[in-house]
Formats: sequence, C-alpha cells, structure tokens
Amino acid sequence: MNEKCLFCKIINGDIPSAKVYEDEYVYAFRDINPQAPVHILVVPKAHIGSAAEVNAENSVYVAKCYEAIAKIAAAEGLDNGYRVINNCGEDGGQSVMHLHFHLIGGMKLSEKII
Ligand code: DGP
Repeated sequence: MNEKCLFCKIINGDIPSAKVYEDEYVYAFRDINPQAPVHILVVPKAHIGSAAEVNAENSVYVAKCYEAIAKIAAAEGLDNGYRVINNCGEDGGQSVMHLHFHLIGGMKLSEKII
C-alpha cells in the first residue's frame, strides 16, 4: 500500500467505492465518471504505478486483472464485446498513478482508438 495513492485507499476501504469484484490480487469498482453504461476500473491490489512498472516480479497482477475482466464482463452481460483501456503516463492520459484497466461496454463503441 502506498499511503498517498487514491486507489490504494479505495482498495483499503479508506475511501468508499462501488465494488463489483474482489479477489486476492484484484479489486474492481465503478468509475466515478462513467464514459459508457458499463465503466469499471480493474486494479491490482499491489501498488504498481503504471504499465511502465510491470516486470517479471509483478506481472502476475496483470494476468489476474485480465482473468477478473473476463469474469466481470460476463457478470455484467457484455456478451457482445467490450473495450479494455490502459492509460500510461502523462502522454497516455493517466491521471491516477496506480495501474488500472478501464472495462468499458454496454454500447456500440467507436471504431476509433484515439
Ligand atoms: P485514468 O485517467 O486512466 O488515470 O483514469 C482514472 C479514472 O479514475 C477516471 O476515469 C476517474 C476515476 N476516478 C478518479 N477518482 C475516483 C474515485 O475517487 N472513485 C472512483 N470510483 N473513480 C475515480
């Protein structure tokens, strides 16, 4: 846990969130500013600052996030597809410096990536 990290505080229960899933490695909750009918943040319980900090020691958390994404998407009824987005660093538009994956769906999404 990083004491100054917003998502660490959410994982720890210090800040309330609309939890949708939790296991030993992963915490997932609804985005406070949803961009689609389903917009869930899937977050590793270990403090990894961004995708740029993923390495051989911590990459299990990335795999566990994707395992969780498949389960959450099924539970949310996203049978026709969805999008997973990771913003990395300033140029990537990352605003919270704790690795997270946006699970977005519930509508036909634009074919554009940017
Ligand atoms: P990013 O820009 O990729 O770092 O995404 C950060 C997301 O986190 C953004 O979509 C809004 C969301 N967010 C920020 N603060 C909170 C919060 O306190 N609670 C929840 N549920 N979401 C938050």
